[in-house]
Amino acid sequence: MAEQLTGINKILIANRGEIAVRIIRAARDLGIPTVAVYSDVDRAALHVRYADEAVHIGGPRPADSYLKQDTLIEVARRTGADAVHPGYGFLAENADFAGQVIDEGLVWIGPPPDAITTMGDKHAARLAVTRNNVPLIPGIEAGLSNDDLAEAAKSIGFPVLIKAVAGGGGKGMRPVHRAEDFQTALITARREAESAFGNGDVYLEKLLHGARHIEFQILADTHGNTVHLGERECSIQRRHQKLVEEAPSVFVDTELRQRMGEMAIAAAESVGYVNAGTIECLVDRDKNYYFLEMNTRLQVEHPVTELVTGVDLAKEQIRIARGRRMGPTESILHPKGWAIECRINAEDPYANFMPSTGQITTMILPTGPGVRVDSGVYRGSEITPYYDSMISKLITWGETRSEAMLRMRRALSEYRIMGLKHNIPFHINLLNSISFIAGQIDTNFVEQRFNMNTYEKTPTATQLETVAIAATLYAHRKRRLASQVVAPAKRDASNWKWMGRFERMHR
Ligand code: MV4
Repeated sequence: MAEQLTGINKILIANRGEIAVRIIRAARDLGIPTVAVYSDVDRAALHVRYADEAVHIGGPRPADSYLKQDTLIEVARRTGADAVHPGYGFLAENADFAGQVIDEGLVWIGPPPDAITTMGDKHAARLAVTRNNVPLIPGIEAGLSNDDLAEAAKSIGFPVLIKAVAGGGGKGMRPVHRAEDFQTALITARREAESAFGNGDVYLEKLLHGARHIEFQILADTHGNTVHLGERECSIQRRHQKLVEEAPSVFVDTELRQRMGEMAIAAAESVGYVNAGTIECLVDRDKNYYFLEMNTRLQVEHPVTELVTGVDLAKEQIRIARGRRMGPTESILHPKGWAIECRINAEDPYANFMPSTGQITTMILPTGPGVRVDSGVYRGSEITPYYDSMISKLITWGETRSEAMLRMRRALSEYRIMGLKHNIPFHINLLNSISFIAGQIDTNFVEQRFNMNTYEKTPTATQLETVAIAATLYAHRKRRLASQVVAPAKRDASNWKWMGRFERMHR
């Protein structure tokens, strides 16, 4: 029986850069034309060149272009676009904009405005998901007086974390280790939240140490079907900016994946979620997991999930918005192989990751087996201070984590970007880091245990063998890690030989 589908004949992409390009590609694969929008500095951007039509919408500052809600809707009207995809950032998690798009009779390729609102209020999100028995970090709900919060902090037990109700993504958090520091920290936290979000409400959680940041991708259609597509390990971050993501996580076995996946589905269902979304969790050393927040958008790191599941998430978003019913999915998800993403940013890793701007004078992209590059720039493009510093995303896939890592090292060594500072040296050093190779990471890793200088010197062959053996033994004890360890090496040949030997050992 034919399904009643919403027509989508042309999509307005309310975004720029690599994610705009990514959505254009998905639309083209579905045979749907696209309209790009651009600011003064994006006239020659890749998303403008790739789209079927492009409309200039204003000045370089986001408030003068990519955030102009009325202008964007007007452009949709004028060009005959009947759907809007927001990408990530800008208006992607703006419930008012989503509502306005829908009220205009356009298709919003994203979640229902109510779900955006609930998940955007971290307190409301906790209340919603806990009704579906989603585990929360022990904490206390918002709306309490300063004195009540101080009492609550004592009953939770120090250290606690003060979080802004309107925060998220690490903004507006303040750890407190001792009762005597609590009132001062609370006043500061409220003031910061008030000035950053116009909302001084805060709540408390027990502060977790040394946890991993693991998130689950979900897809929900308009017919009440919600599925999960497994996890992404996102612990490699610096100041709440993710630098490397991988799927699956070395820490998650089939049983944990199934339990956490079901939890993620329950969290999404608690707000009547539709379209693509991500459930962020903290997972402690004992594999206790807790809901942190839900991102109600397609995320930067979605490609690693695409590579291990074979699902085109951007395409699924459009199909879901059209009303397509998701087909039956297997109850147990088995990710195929391993994918790693390195965010290539115009930032100097030798100067505290200071942003670097300027023209890209040379750009040679890596290719070859298992390599994907999602980029919105090309040789001659300017990296300006107006937008984030991401130049591209380099994603590799392999049958095993080892193979994905070796391909990443190959790709990083092929990649040439000139004209500005970039963080490829950081990624090369990270892929030589024993802790990273062994999967021994948590959210403090880059800031507290990783040092650009420590890994600069290429280790000797003997050192590498020693480390490889140690990592192997460690991994062997942990069993699940066994096929995921690889020794860094100077030459790929010896690396492959080493890996082959390693993998034969574990067959
Ligand atoms: C936490 C936490 C420790 N304990 N909550 C940061 C982003 C936001 N989604 C929540 N975050 C955290 N919440 C408790 N109770 C540590 C973090 C955190 C973090 C989380 C995910 C990824 C990176 C992070 C880096 C520092 C702190």
